[in-house]
Amino acid sequence: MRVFALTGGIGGAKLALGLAKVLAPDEVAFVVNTGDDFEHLGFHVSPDVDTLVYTLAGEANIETGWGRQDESWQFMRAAEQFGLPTWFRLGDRDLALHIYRRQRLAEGATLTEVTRETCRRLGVAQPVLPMSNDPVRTRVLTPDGSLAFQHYFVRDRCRPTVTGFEFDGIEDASINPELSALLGAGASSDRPGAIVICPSNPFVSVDPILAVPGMRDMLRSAGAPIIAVSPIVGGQAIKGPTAKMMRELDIPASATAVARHYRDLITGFVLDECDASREAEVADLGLATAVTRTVMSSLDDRIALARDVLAFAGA
Ligand code: FO1
Repeated sequence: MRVFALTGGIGGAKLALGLAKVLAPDEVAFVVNTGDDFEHLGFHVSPDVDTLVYTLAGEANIETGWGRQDESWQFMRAAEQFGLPTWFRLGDRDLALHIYRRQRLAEGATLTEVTRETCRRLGVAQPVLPMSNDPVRTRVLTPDGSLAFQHYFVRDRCRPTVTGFEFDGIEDASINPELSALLGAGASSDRPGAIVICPSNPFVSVDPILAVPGMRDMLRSAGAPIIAVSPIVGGQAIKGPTAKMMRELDIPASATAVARHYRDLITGFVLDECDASREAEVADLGLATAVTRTVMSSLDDRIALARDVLAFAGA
C-alpha cells in the first residue's frame, strides 16, 4: 500500500514527518511544491523541497521550520559587507546544499535527481518528488502589481494585500515523470492506499502542485481516497499567511472554506477538534469527514495525526 503525500513547506512537512515515522520508506512518497523556487545569489533555491528533506532528515531548524539546525551565519555577515541581499537568510550549513545543487543542475541533473542525491547524503530513505522538473514560479498578485513569492513571503513579510496568484510556467510544466511512473496510468500493480494533501497553504503550496497539467486527473484516476487535512484551525492558520490571504480574497478563513476549495478533487477532509461544529457543513459538501487533533506541536502529535489520517483513508 503506497501513500502519496502532497506537501508544501513548514506546516505540511510536519504531517509528512509523521507519515514517514509510521510508514515504511517504500510505502510513502512525497510530492513537493516547487512554486516557491527562485534564483537567488546565483543559486536555485528550492525552499519547500529543502524544508521537507531537512525535516525528514531530522536536520530542520525547529524554531523556524526552514533551513538547518545548529546553523551559523558567517556567510550572511560577510555578504552584508559586500552589499549582497541578506533578506533571505542562507545559513553556512544550508549553503553547502545550494552550492551542491547549483553544480549538479549545471551538469544537467534534474531537480529530482539532485533531490534524490541530497536525500541519500542526508539519510532520507523516502522518495521526495518535486511536482515537476520544469520551472514553475508562483507570483502573488497585489493591488500594486505582482510579486515573486519569496519577495512577498520573506522580503515583504506577507504584508501586501493579496488579490490573486499566478503560477508562471505552469502551462509548460510536465508532471515529474517519476511520479507518473508511480501513480500514472499503467503504473505498477499496487494501487495507492491514499493520497494525502498535507496541511500546507492551499493557495501557494498545494494549488501549484494541483495546477501542473494532468495532475488532478492523475490523482483522481489513481483509485484511492484523496484526503486533505485542514491548515486552518478555529479560523487561524497554524503557521504562515493562509488566513490573511483568505480574508483578502473574501473567503471565510474557515476549515469549511478550505474543504470547499478542494471539493472537486478530494473525497475526505480532516478537521481539528475545535472545528467539530463545522463537520456537518463539510459533510454537506459531499465529503467524508474526520475530526481529530490536527495541531502538531510534538513528534507524537505528528505521528498521531498520521495514524488518524491513514485510519480515515482505510475507512
Ligand atoms: N523564510 C523566512 O521567513 N525567512 C528567511 O530568511 C528564509 C530563508 C530560507 C532559506 C532557505 C530555505 O530553504 C527556506 C527559507 N525560508 C525563509 C522559508 C521559505 O521562505 C519558504 O518559502 C517558506 O517555508 C514557505 O514555504
